[in-house]
Amino acid sequence: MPLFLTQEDVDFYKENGFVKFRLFSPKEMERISKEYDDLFKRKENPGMEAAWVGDDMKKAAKAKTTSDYSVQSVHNLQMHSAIFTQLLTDERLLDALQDVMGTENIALHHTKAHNKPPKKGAPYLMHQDYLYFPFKNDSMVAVFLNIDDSDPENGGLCVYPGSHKLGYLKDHGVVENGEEYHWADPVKYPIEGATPIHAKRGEVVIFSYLLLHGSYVNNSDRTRRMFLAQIMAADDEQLEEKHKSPAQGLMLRGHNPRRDATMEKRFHH
Ligand SMILES: O=C(O)CCC(=O)C(=O)O
Repeated sequence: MPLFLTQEDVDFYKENGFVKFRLFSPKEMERISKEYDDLFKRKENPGMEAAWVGDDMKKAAKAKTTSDYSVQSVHNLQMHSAIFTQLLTDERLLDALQDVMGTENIALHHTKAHNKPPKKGAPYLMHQDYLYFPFKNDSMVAVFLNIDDSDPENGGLCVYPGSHKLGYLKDHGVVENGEEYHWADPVKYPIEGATPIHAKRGEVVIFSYLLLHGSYVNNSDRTRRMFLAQIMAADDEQLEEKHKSPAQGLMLRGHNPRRDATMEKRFHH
Protein backbone atom coordinates (compact mmCIF):
# COMPACT_ATOMS: atom_id res chain seq x y z
CA MET A 1 0.00 0.00 0.00
CA PRO A 2 1.44 3.42 -0.93
CA LEU A 3 1.84 5.86 1.97
CA PHE A 4 0.66 9.12 0.38
CA LEU A 5 0.03 8.60 -3.34
CA THR A 6 -2.60 6.29 -4.77
CA GLN A 7 -1.66 2.97 -6.38
CA GLU A 8 -2.71 4.54 -9.72
CA ASP A 9 -0.19 7.36 -9.11
CA VAL A 10 2.59 4.87 -8.42
CA ASP A 11 1.70 2.80 -11.52
CA PHE A 12 1.54 6.03 -13.57
CA TYR A 13 5.01 7.00 -12.33
CA LYS A 14 6.47 3.60 -13.26
CA GLU A 15 4.99 3.79 -16.75
CA ASN A 16 5.59 7.46 -17.50
CA GLY A 17 8.56 8.46 -15.33
CA PHE A 18 6.68 11.28 -13.59
CA VAL A 19 3.66 11.93 -11.40
CA LYS A 20 1.84 15.13 -10.42
CA PHE A 21 -0.09 15.61 -7.20
CA ARG A 22 -1.26 18.31 -4.80
CA LEU A 23 0.96 18.72 -1.76
CA PHE A 24 0.67 22.16 -0.16
CA SER A 25 -2.49 24.04 0.82
CA PRO A 26 -3.04 27.68 -0.25
CA LYS A 27 -2.08 28.79 3.29
CA GLU A 28 1.17 26.81 3.24
CA MET A 29 1.93 28.17 -0.23
CA GLU A 30 1.48 31.75 0.97
CA ARG A 31 4.27 31.23 3.49
CA ILE A 32 6.57 29.52 0.98
CA SER A 33 5.85 32.07 -1.74
CA LYS A 34 6.54 35.03 0.55
CA GLU A 35 9.86 33.65 1.72
CA TYR A 36 10.79 32.77 -1.87
CA ASP A 37 10.19 36.36 -2.99
CA ASP A 38 11.95 37.79 0.08
CA LEU A 39 14.98 35.60 -0.65
CA PHE A 40 15.21 36.74 -4.27
CA LYS A 41 14.83 40.35 -3.14
CA ARG A 42 17.49 40.03 -0.42
CA LYS A 43 19.96 38.49 -2.84
CA GLU A 44 19.20 40.53 -5.92
CA ASN A 45 22.52 40.72 -7.79
CA PRO A 46 23.90 40.25 -11.29
CA GLY A 47 25.18 36.75 -10.49
CA MET A 48 21.77 35.10 -10.53
CA GLU A 49 21.40 34.51 -14.26
CA ALA A 50 20.94 30.80 -14.95
CA ALA A 51 19.68 30.62 -18.52
CA TRP A 52 21.44 28.11 -20.73
CA VAL A 53 23.59 29.28 -23.65
CA GLY A 54 24.55 28.06 -27.14
CA ASP A 55 23.01 28.08 -30.62
CA ASP A 56 20.33 25.47 -29.84
CA MET A 57 19.16 27.64 -26.96
CA LYS A 58 19.02 30.80 -29.07
CA LYS A 59 17.00 28.89 -31.65
CA ALA A 60 14.57 27.53 -29.03
CA ALA A 61 14.16 30.99 -27.48
CA LYS A 62 13.86 32.63 -30.93
CA ALA A 63 16.50 35.05 -29.70
CA LYS A 64 19.40 36.85 -31.35
CA THR A 65 21.62 36.82 -28.27
CA THR A 66 21.58 35.03 -24.92
CA SER A 67 20.75 38.29 -23.17
CA ASP A 68 17.36 38.31 -24.91
CA TYR A 69 16.12 35.66 -22.46
CA SER A 70 16.57 35.08 -18.75
CA VAL A 71 16.00 32.91 -15.67
CA GLN A 72 17.02 34.05 -12.20
CA SER A 73 18.21 31.31 -9.89
CA VAL A 74 19.20 30.66 -6.28
CA HIS A 75 20.69 27.30 -5.31
CA ASN A 76 20.90 25.58 -1.92
CA LEU A 77 17.80 27.29 -0.56
CA GLN A 78 17.97 25.30 2.69
CA MET A 79 21.15 27.27 3.50
CA HIS A 80 19.29 30.57 3.08
CA SER A 81 16.04 30.02 4.89
CA ALA A 82 14.66 27.42 7.30
CA ILE A 83 11.34 27.27 5.47
CA PHE A 84 13.04 25.33 2.71
CA THR A 85 14.62 22.91 5.18
CA GLN A 86 11.14 22.36 6.65
CA LEU A 87 9.77 21.82 3.16
CA LEU A 88 12.33 19.06 2.53
CA THR A 89 11.38 17.23 5.70
CA ASP A 90 7.63 17.43 5.15
CA GLU A 91 6.28 13.97 6.03
CA ARG A 92 3.74 14.00 3.18
CA LEU A 93 6.47 14.73 0.66
CA LEU A 94 8.71 12.02 2.11
CA ASP A 95 5.82 9.54 2.00
CA ALA A 96 5.28 10.37 -1.67
CA LEU A 97 9.00 10.03 -2.36
CA GLN A 98 9.08 6.66 -0.60
CA ASP A 99 6.11 5.57 -2.73
CA VAL A 100 7.94 6.21 -6.01
CA MET A 101 11.52 5.48 -4.93
CA GLY A 102 10.72 2.24 -3.14
CA THR A 103 13.10 2.97 -0.26
CA GLU A 104 12.80 4.75 3.04
CA ASN A 105 16.48 5.72 3.02
CA ILE A 106 16.08 9.09 1.34
CA ALA A 107 18.84 11.71 1.06
CA LEU A 108 19.16 15.23 -0.32
CA HIS A 109 21.32 15.94 -3.35
CA HIS A 110 20.64 19.66 -3.86
CA THR A 111 17.95 22.31 -4.20
CA LYS A 112 17.40 25.29 -6.48
CA ALA A 113 14.82 27.85 -7.51
CA HIS A 114 14.16 29.12 -11.03
CA ASN A 115 12.35 32.42 -11.23
CA LYS A 116 11.28 32.82 -14.87
CA PRO A 117 10.37 36.41 -15.64
CA PRO A 118 7.46 37.51 -17.82
CA LYS A 119 7.99 38.32 -21.51
CA LYS A 120 11.61 37.13 -21.74
CA GLY A 121 11.60 33.91 -19.67
CA ALA A 122 14.12 31.39 -21.06
CA PRO A 123 13.12 27.92 -22.20
CA TYR A 124 14.94 24.77 -21.09
CA LEU A 125 15.77 22.35 -23.91
CA MET A 126 14.68 18.76 -23.39
CA HIS A 127 17.23 16.95 -21.23
CA GLN A 128 17.83 14.15 -18.78
CA ASP A 129 19.35 15.26 -15.47
CA TYR A 130 21.68 12.29 -15.06
CA LEU A 131 24.50 13.92 -17.11
CA TYR A 132 24.70 16.67 -14.49
CA PHE A 133 25.14 14.17 -11.63
CA PRO A 134 25.34 10.51 -12.74
CA PHE A 135 24.68 7.85 -10.11
CA LYS A 136 25.15 4.08 -10.26
CA ASN A 137 21.58 2.97 -9.56
CA ASP A 138 19.73 5.91 -11.18
CA SER A 139 17.71 6.42 -8.01
CA MET A 140 17.67 10.22 -8.40
CA VAL A 141 14.35 12.02 -8.73
CA ALA A 142 13.38 15.68 -8.95
CA VAL A 143 10.71 17.23 -6.77
CA PHE A 144 9.39 20.18 -8.80
CA LEU A 145 7.18 22.43 -6.69
CA ASN A 146 5.04 24.91 -8.63
CA ILE A 147 4.97 28.19 -6.74
CA ASP A 148 2.75 29.67 -9.46
CA ASP A 149 0.10 28.14 -11.70
CA SER A 150 2.08 27.12 -14.76
CA ASP A 151 1.34 26.15 -18.34
CA PRO A 152 2.96 26.42 -21.79
CA GLU A 153 2.22 30.16 -21.95
CA ASN A 154 4.20 31.17 -18.85
CA GLY A 155 7.15 28.80 -19.32
CA GLY A 156 5.79 25.70 -17.61
CA LEU A 157 7.34 22.25 -17.49
CA CYS A 158 6.98 19.71 -20.30
CA VAL A 159 8.01 16.07 -20.57
CA TYR A 160 8.34 13.12 -22.94
CA PRO A 161 6.26 10.54 -21.02
CA GLY A 162 7.98 7.15 -20.78
CA SER A 163 11.37 8.52 -21.93
CA HIS A 164 12.96 7.35 -18.64
CA LYS A 165 12.89 3.91 -20.28
CA LEU A 166 15.14 5.05 -23.17
CA GLY A 167 18.30 4.77 -21.08
CA TYR A 168 21.13 7.29 -21.39
CA LEU A 169 20.66 9.55 -24.41
CA LYS A 170 23.47 11.20 -26.38
CA ASP A 171 24.53 14.59 -25.09
CA HIS A 172 24.01 17.50 -27.52
CA GLY A 173 24.95 20.21 -25.02
CA VAL A 174 27.87 22.63 -24.92
CA VAL A 175 30.62 23.76 -22.55
CA GLU A 176 31.02 27.53 -22.29
CA ASN A 177 33.19 29.46 -19.87
CA GLY A 178 33.86 26.26 -17.97
CA GLU A 179 30.13 25.61 -17.44
CA GLU A 180 28.59 22.37 -18.73
CA TYR A 181 25.16 22.46 -20.35
CA HIS A 182 23.53 19.18 -21.29
CA TRP A 183 20.53 18.47 -23.48
CA ALA A 184 19.21 15.83 -25.87
CA ASP A 185 19.08 16.22 -29.66
CA PRO A 186 16.64 19.14 -30.13
CA VAL A 187 15.74 17.92 -33.63
CA LYS A 188 14.74 14.48 -32.38
CA TYR A 189 13.24 15.76 -29.12
CA PRO A 190 11.96 19.30 -29.72
CA ILE A 191 10.20 21.19 -26.93
CA GLU A 192 7.20 21.45 -29.27
CA GLY A 193 6.92 17.63 -29.33
CA ALA A 194 6.71 17.32 -25.55
CA THR A 195 3.62 16.92 -23.37
CA PRO A 196 2.86 20.09 -21.38
CA ILE A 197 2.30 19.83 -17.64
CA HIS A 198 -0.47 22.14 -16.53
CA ALA A 199 0.11 22.64 -12.82
CA LYS A 200 -1.52 24.65 -10.08
CA ARG A 201 0.31 26.51 -7.33
CA GLY A 202 1.08 23.98 -4.59
CA GLU A 203 1.19 20.99 -6.93
CA VAL A 204 4.34 18.91 -7.13
CA VAL A 205 5.72 16.87 -10.01
CA ILE A 206 8.15 14.11 -9.08
CA PHE A 207 10.16 12.80 -12.02
CA SER A 208 13.05 10.44 -12.65
CA TYR A 209 16.43 11.96 -13.55
CA LEU A 210 16.23 9.87 -16.74
CA LEU A 211 12.97 11.49 -17.86
CA LEU A 212 13.35 13.88 -20.80
CA HIS A 213 12.00 17.19 -19.55
CA GLY A 214 12.31 20.87 -20.35
CA SER A 215 10.19 23.99 -20.27
CA TYR A 216 8.70 26.62 -22.54
CA VAL A 217 9.61 30.21 -23.23
CA ASN A 218 7.69 32.60 -21.00
CA ASN A 219 6.15 35.16 -23.35
CA SER A 220 3.22 35.84 -21.05
CA ASP A 221 2.85 38.66 -18.54
CA ARG A 222 2.98 36.17 -15.63
CA THR A 223 6.09 35.10 -13.69
CA ARG A 224 6.73 31.37 -13.38
CA ARG A 225 8.41 30.46 -10.12
CA MET A 226 9.46 26.97 -9.08
CA PHE A 227 11.43 25.25 -6.31
CA LEU A 228 13.24 22.05 -7.16
CA ALA A 229 14.93 19.44 -4.96
CA GLN A 230 16.98 16.56 -6.31
CA ILE A 231 16.60 13.56 -4.05
CA MET A 232 18.47 10.24 -4.06
CA ALA A 233 18.41 6.86 -2.38
CA ALA A 234 21.00 7.01 0.42
CA ASP A 235 22.75 3.84 -0.76
CA ASP A 236 23.22 5.03 -4.35
CA GLU A 237 26.77 5.85 -5.47
CA GLN A 238 27.83 8.88 -7.45
CA LEU A 239 29.82 7.94 -10.57
CA GLU A 240 31.66 11.24 -11.07
CA GLU A 241 32.94 13.87 -8.66
CA LYS A 242 30.68 16.67 -9.83
CA HIS A 243 27.89 18.90 -8.62
CA LYS A 244 29.02 19.03 -5.01
CA SER A 245 26.81 21.28 -2.94
CA PRO A 246 26.13 22.17 0.69
CA ALA A 247 24.07 19.70 2.75
CA GLN A 248 24.47 17.06 0.08
CA GLY A 249 23.73 13.65 1.57
CA LEU A 250 21.59 15.14 4.35
CA MET A 251 19.31 12.32 5.48
CA LEU A 252 15.64 13.25 5.10
CA ARG A 253 14.26 9.86 6.10
CA GLY A 254 15.66 6.50 7.24
CA HIS A 255 19.40 5.89 7.51
CA ASN A 256 22.51 5.86 5.32
CA PRO A 257 24.06 2.37 5.17
CA ARG A 258 27.12 3.67 3.27
CA ARG A 259 28.10 6.61 5.49
CA ASP A 260 31.63 6.37 6.93
CA ALA A 261 31.91 6.85 10.69
CA THR A 262 35.68 7.00 11.22
CA MET A 263 37.34 9.99 12.93
CA GLU A 264 39.76 10.20 10.02
CA LYS A 265 36.98 10.96 7.53
CA ARG A 266 34.83 13.16 9.74
CA PHE A 267 35.58 16.29 7.72
CA HIS A 268 34.94 14.64 4.37
CA HIS A 269 32.14 16.12 2.35
O1 LIG B 1 13.05 25.74 -14.64
C1 LIG B 1 12.63 24.98 -15.50
O2 LIG B 1 11.64 25.24 -16.15
C2 LIG B 1 13.28 23.66 -15.81
C3 LIG B 1 14.49 23.39 -15.04
C4 LIG B 1 15.08 22.06 -15.32
O3 LIG B 1 14.59 21.28 -16.09
C5 LIG B 1 16.28 21.67 -14.62
O4 LIG B 1 16.86 22.49 -13.92
O5 LIG B 1 16.69 20.49 -14.78
